[in-house]
Amino acid sequence: MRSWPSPEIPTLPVDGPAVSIHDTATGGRVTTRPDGTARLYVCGITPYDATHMGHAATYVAFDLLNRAWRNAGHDVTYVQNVTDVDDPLLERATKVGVDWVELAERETELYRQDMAALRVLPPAHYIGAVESIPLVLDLIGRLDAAGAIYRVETDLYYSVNADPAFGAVSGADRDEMLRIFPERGGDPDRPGKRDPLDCVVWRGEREGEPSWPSPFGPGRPGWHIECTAMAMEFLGAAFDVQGGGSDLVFPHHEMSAGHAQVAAPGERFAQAYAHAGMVAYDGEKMSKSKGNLVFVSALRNSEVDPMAIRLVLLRHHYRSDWEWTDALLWDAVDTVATWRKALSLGAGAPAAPVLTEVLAALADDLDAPRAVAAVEGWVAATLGTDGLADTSDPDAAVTMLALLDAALGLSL
Ligand code: 5CA
Ligand code: ZN
Repeated sequence: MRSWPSPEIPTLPVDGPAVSIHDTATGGRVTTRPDGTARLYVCGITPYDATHMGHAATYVAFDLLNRAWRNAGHDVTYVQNVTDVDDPLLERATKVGVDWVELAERETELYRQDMAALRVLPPAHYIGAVESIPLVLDLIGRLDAAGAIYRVETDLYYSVNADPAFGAVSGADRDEMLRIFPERGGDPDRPGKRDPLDCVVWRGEREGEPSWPSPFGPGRPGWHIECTAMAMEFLGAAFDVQGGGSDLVFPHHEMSAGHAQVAAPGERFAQAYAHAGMVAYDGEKMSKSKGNLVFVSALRNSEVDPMAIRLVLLRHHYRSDWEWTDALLWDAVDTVATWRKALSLGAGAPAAPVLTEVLAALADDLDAPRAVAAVEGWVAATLGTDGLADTSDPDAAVTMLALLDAALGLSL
């Protein structure tokens, strides 16, 4: 699938430190040590509605990781999927009377434009579930050979007990798993299943649903296996980071890791599992199913500067849950104007220490609020809002503009 155009990224005069990130599986910090090229998989959208601030926050979080690695001197291979065939997409298409392919294409295109506007670096491989069907079928074949697949009517299920490490990604106990599973696409009560937590990997053809031929009969891919198949194909074993929002920890990332570990025993799926917090609006998690949404495209259409949207996101640590408000946006609009004023002066407070601090903050579990605070300090010193204006660094603005762009994705 077509990705979106990459913005130019300035090269910084110094390399940033090694990047450490919180790993959900261990509950601790992992200092990533990419083997030259860092390998990142981030779960993409299910394109049945426009990109909301929750999505944007998650993709900006992993964009910071991508940038931190690049600024530490690594190349990055970034892979992202599009769940362009799945129950919620088909249901929405039926409800609004649009062809599901058309709906998916339209919303995916809007997402590309939103990501480009927010200066999120594009994945090198942007792949739809539909185009990955051959990879999915190949992986099901490998899981079947390992004894991990069984049939219930025309559907194929993956047996969670095939993976001795099942549960290691989420750390969830069985009660918790049983509680969450049905809320996130699972069908614990289906008669004929060996374990209520087993998940569908191939859904047999249904009347009125799209399907593709396969050695297991016509059908379509299950959700979790789509991401496993793509990550294994485009990144290989033990890639550096698997990312997504915290609503994907269980069952999605647990199942993906399980599939991979059963298909290729002895090899971990990812070295770290990183999760962004949930963005709420009107007191509840922003979600397409609840409809309490603030869309990136709607704000863009009302001439809101995408850099102000991005700044709102950067002001929250990616792991925290927080609530979007209009006041946050208007404050960020003012802040961007103040920053632009300071940057327009050319000379300013010394930029070198800010460069060091911002790169250190981002390498320290993507601490964007700390990075933003360092920039605020520079702006205040440059404009003299906290005393005398400091113009001792004649090239401050040049350095700061490059830093804001390369590290934080803010082009001002
Ligand atoms: N297609 C699957 C992943 S393979 C999916 O979850 N799609 S999605 O469109 O529902 O979500 C896309 C990404 O946005 C996921 O990483 C999800 O965790 C994240 N996300 C969804 N809602 C929120 C929210 N309110 N706050 C933060 N991130 C969110
Ligand atoms: Zn996924």
